[in-house]
Amino acid sequence: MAARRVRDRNAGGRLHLTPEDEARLAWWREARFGMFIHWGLYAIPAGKWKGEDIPGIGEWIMHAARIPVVEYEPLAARFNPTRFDAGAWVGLAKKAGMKYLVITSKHHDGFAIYDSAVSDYDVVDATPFGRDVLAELAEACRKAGIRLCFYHSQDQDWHEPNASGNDWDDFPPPAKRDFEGYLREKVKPQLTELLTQYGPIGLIWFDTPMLITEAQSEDLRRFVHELQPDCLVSGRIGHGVGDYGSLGDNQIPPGRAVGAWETPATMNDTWGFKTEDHNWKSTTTLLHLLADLAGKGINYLLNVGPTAEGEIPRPSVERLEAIGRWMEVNGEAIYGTSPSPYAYAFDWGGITQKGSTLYLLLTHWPDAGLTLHGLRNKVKSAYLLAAPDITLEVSQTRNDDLDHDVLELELPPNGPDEHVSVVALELDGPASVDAAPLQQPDGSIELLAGMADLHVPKRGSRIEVHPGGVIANWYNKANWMSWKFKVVEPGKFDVKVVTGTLRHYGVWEGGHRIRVSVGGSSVSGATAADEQTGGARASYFPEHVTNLGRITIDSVGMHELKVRAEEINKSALGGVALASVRLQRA
Ligand code: JFZ
Repeated sequence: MAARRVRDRNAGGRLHLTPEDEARLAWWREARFGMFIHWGLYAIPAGKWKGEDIPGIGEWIMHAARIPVVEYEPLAARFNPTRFDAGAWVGLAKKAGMKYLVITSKHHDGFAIYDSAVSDYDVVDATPFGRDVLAELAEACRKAGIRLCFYHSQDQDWHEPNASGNDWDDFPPPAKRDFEGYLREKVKPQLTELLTQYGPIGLIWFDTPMLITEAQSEDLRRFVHELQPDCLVSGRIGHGVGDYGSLGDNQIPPGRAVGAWETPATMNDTWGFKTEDHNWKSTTTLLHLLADLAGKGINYLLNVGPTAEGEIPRPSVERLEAIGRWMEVNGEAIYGTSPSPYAYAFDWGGITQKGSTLYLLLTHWPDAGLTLHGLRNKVKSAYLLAAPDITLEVSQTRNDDLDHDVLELELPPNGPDEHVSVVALELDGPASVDAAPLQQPDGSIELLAGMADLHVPKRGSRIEVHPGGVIANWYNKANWMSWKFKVVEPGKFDVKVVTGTLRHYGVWEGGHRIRVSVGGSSVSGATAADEQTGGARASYFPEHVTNLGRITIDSVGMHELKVRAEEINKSALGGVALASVRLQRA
């Protein structure tokens, strides 16, 4: 089967940011944490249609149940959210420590939740509610000092014959649709309304670029910036022209991100309200994700899906209030921070930094203190954000022959916070660490795809690191990867190859044969689902661990590990979606 190139890079931000770009991004980088709101007609069926449970995400019910426009439109006459209270919604976002709010001004179903003169298919002209939701939210956000932003589906519009997405009504085939006309007649006029009638807008969150061309994406970005120069556009405007990148839904890369990225995430499994979706992530999981993403330099856009009555579901409220209580004590470790000085993550949690302070966000409290390898700075003091008056003991040693630094941090038996406890290390200057992948205190070595040297052929498909942290487009055996890493305790290691997926709401695909070699030691095998890597990170983009066998590394110092693909399953999306190689002490 012909190799299929993965085009997800089109959700990325532009790679070369000018000083003007960086100035526009400054508030967004500082914010780190925002509220996503998916609200519209789909909250009425709430996952059910004609008595049937409709699978999938709630706001896609028109698509999933292939509901003709003529049957879906009458929902507008039933939309009367009498319990809608913009002040309550914005107050909850503020209480949770969220700094921006992105609400669906128009989702794929084409219905606008503001008073649009472009189309009467909107909350003022077509519903008994008759109020301009965005106008009320704009006023509440202004009072609360929260940036108002809009999700606006610029490509899919299932109500319009010239937009993408509706292939069940009697609309022209995609190639025959006048998409340029749709942009001209509906998208741009509605963006003009949104960017001239509701005050300063923080960003436009575009989505699912399908028919849009690169020229149209560029033109739309210019169009937004002409109306409001400070308004950001998200990566899903398409073709990598966003002001920042949008990762896949609930997608969390294994290591630090390069550039400006945001992860949109659900609290359960749906964006739009679904009566039957009770799969709520715990507050602990949500805070672990916040800590993990901040450590990787990624904004966390956490979603709520209000009901047809206009209320945010109680489980969402409870979780956001708990997050807010955590933020009151620990927010300095999130807001305005830079990502970890390490390119890889730690199993005990995330690291952020601000000036000469390093924040260790401990999602798992160590049993007997914490050991950190590779920090070159002198630690002047250490304390818990929750108990700043209590000094934590730190000892630091250095092996000059190995150029290896070890920090030992004494910790009390239990962390002060049930979810994430934060230790602040005051350093003698901005953090500086050993950039090589290092053997960790437990003897393991994690080699992430994003840290590899990629060896590509002069001609043929070239592998690249997908923003989600796995290798993309590895269909050609002439491609291979290598890492140079540091060993401080030689011995025998079990070789574990971690492969992920590029499919959304992922289906993991194997069928490859991988060889790993270090010096004269080499093992190979077929990628298989020997183990699943657990945790919130892999719950939407499953990763599988293949045990390849055991190798010996018999000396300290720098070593090189090489990975080659001896057989490739070309039907797997993206080819060998390698995420990392782990060497675990045997
Ligand atoms: C899109 C929407 O279709 C969905 O309804 C929701 O609004 C979500 C936030 O965004 O869903 C997507 C879009 C892109 C990817 C996955 C789901 N992607 O690139 O993997």
